[in-house]
Amino acid sequence: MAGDHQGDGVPAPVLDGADLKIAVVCARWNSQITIRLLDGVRRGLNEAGVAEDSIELDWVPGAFELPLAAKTWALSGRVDAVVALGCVIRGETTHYESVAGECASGIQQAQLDTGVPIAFGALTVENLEQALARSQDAGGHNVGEDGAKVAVEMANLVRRVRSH
Ligand code: INI
Repeated sequence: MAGDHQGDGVPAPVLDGADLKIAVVCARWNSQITIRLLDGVRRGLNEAGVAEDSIELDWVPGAFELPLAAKTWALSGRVDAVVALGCVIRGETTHYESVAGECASGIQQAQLDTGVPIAFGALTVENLEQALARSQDAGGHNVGEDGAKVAVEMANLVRRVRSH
């Protein structure tokens, strides 16, 4: 099968970001975690060959604001994909469901409305320990790094399909 690089029928993602422009929107709430996610994004984009000056970064107050910021970048026509970073910790808020749910569904809505990929790099976790485990340094699991790869893969998919 075309694109089967792993021998198991599942094609490897196209992670070439050399001529992609990516916006990152990052929540200040729980910034001790979101800066770690941001490090992960930078690693992931760097590995994919995205140039440093092709990365735009905007901070927003909290995860609830991520969908609007991401949609604004998506509509700008200036980027191929967006990565949205945040951290909502259940133990620290009484309105966890609202903030986490609105963030996730708003981001999905924004990418469907605009046709621009928006990677969901917001942690929705029970406690700080889980947040730290999902935002590790190089070599460990980092949801920001995952989001960077998702953004590059989906930007390439959208570009390929539209160009044929
Ligand atoms: N925003 C977060 O990003 N994480 C949280 O854990 C959180 N808590 O705990 O409430 C949070 N709240 C703020 C929210 O995202 C908005 O910024 C605020 O409601 C103003 O619109």
